[in-house]
Amino acid sequence: PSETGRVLSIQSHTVQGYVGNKSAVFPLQLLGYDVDPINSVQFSNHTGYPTFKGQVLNGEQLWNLIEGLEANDLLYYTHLLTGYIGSVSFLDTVLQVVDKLRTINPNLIYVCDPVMGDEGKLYVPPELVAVYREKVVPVASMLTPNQFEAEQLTGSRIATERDGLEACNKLHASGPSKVVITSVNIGENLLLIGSHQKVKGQPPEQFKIVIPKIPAYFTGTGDLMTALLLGWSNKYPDHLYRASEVAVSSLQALLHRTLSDYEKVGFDPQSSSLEIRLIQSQDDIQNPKVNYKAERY
Ligand code: ATP
Ligand code: PLP
Ligand code: PXL
Repeated sequence: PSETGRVLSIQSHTVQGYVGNKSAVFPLQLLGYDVDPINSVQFSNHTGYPTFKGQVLNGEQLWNLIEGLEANDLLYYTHLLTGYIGSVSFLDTVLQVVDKLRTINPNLIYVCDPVMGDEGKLYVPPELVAVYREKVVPVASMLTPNQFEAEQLTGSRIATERDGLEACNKLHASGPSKVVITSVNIGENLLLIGSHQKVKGQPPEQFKIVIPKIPAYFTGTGDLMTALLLGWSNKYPDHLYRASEVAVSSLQALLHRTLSDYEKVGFDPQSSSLEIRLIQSQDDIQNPKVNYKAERY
């Protein structure tokens, strides 16, 4: 497979460390994509540190950049990718961007990571949830929520595999043909649950990938995961399970490298969040060994 594309990626920029565009742009480039980043914020570091400084782009400033591109006929994209978005006004402008890009390329694929929170806690303003549910999910082509985000979007608890599959069905019904719940916490394992509804109204093809939990906390992994899923699902458009196997395998190789690099210097991996070793893992991104297999339902 050699399919590539042009990706507009609207995400955070951090000066130091790898979240948002810093964790999505490099891997997509390695996979052969042209990536045009719009930095929705520019912060010194991610917000998990004791402090951070920086600037936030507002909706008008985002639209201003889009107008600049449009004035030069530079708005042809195959993919739009969005991650963490901090305000309703910015998210509303992203919706305008989706419409605008689709007037230029009606086949634009919108890959949306509906970043809202984790482990039972919201880290965006609560008004964002309804905007994602009512306006964003309906226009997304592929959605990559975590367990908590899928619960927020469907209004149903996800406690079992079956609940996860049911959540995918509900999400398909409101828009996206591809849904990947990137992690459902089940005992010792994380479960990735994927679902591809190839024909509207028909039952989706569904699968899971079992991922043993690594006893550490990483930041930027969700952003990297969504970028890898975009990259690989474009190369395997009819085989979401395959795209997911490759994405999970790359990411797990990177996480194990990150953990061992920290351990080498005597750092306790449970004492704080680890910065991913993205650059050092480029071979795992370009030439992944598929060590994690999907099981079909
Ligand atoms: P977002 O809020 O961006 O949707 P997310 O919560 O889905 O992010 P993570 O929970 O970080 O993001 O998970 C993304 C992927 O990272 C998971 O599919 C899993 O493969 C991997 N991952 C993250 N943390 C761990 C861990 N401790 N052990 C094993 N895998 C992990
Ligand atoms: N494995 C999984 C988990 C799948 O979801 C699929 C198809 O969707 C396949 C394998 C492919 O099956 P086949 O052997 O029919 O190509
Ligand atoms: O990975 C999500 C993310 C995005 N953007 C910023 C962040 C984080 C996680 O900490 O701080 C600015």
